[in-house]
Amino acid sequence: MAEQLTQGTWAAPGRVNLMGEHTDYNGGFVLPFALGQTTTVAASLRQDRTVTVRSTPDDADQPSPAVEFSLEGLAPGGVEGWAAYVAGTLWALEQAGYRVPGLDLQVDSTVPVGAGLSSSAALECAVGLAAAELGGQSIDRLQLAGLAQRAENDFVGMPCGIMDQVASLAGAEGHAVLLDTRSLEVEQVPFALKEAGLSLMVIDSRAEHRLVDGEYAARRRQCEQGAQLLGLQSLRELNDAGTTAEQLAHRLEGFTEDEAILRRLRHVLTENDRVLAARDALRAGRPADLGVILTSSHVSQRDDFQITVPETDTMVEALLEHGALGARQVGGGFGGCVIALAPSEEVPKLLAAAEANASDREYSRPLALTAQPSSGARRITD
Ligand code: GAF
Repeated sequence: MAEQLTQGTWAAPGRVNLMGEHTDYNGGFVLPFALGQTTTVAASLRQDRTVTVRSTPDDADQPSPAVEFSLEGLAPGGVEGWAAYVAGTLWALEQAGYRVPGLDLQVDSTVPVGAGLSSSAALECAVGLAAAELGGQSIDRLQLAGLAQRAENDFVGMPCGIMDQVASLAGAEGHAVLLDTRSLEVEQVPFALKEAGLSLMVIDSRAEHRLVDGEYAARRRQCEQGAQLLGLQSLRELNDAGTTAEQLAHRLEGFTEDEAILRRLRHVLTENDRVLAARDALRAGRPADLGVILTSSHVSQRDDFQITVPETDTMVEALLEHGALGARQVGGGFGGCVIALAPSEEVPKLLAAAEANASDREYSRPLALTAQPSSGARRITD
């Protein structure tokens, strides 16, 4: 008989979203890839129903205090701060019928926090895998993604979609993950730029997120309101019906004069089309075609979904002016990273342009990150 696992270390990556913002909670398409940067969780079994969580401090002389909670009677509101992502994942597993054991958890991460690269999903996915495996249970990755999303929605109170969790669990080296968030079908799309002499730059604007959670939830409500006005289960049905932006405006006219609703819906409609166009460009071996798609996504986020900030808008403009093939803000919005597609030899010049733009406007100095499409969450050591 196999010996029961009592400890181990699990790693789950952050993600960069190549295309498809705010489409995941509208039944739409997304095309993220998993990063090489991961959150690791060293976990060991306890004999009781207590969980302790420690995070490795940046400064070894100032260790952060451990968070401790009981699995008995665990409920939303019971644990707050960053440990709520851990407690929420364990809670969601138990709600789904998994028996979660008492655990000692040590968390470490190389995923930048607050940069729109899904550090929270990485934490949830690493904890979820560790808890399931140490509890002696196997868990389907898409089911775990759904439970991690539930942890955020119902325990933490962030009404996110399922993209980040699927990217972290289903990522594969050298590939982007096309996810249909309605059917949860996944297609691994080869994402190779080097052969084409291209690079995908990922630059953290380091713009302070402003009102992020409230604004995210407000956008989601507007999308749901728009779907309801049109009698749709989800906005994805607009794409299924081949609706054009003009037809959408015409259809909405009878229901609302709220210009914001039209803008939100138009973003989701056109963004879903951009995801499929990006997938087609990669499938056809024409990665340079991604450039214009990236830029039109940024324009749509700026003008229709209205989730960009001056730091990312001006960075995109500076990158395009200096020879990027395309660029856009990524993630939930209101700051975070910009991605840009560029001929590899132009990268140093473009980075200098992004830095000069920030310095001229007295913004924080942007930070370039390495982003390699990497494998999804996994156990890394005993
Ligand atoms: C955040 C959310 F967590 C995702 O679900 C997604 O909606 C994204 O913002 C925007 O595309 O990362």
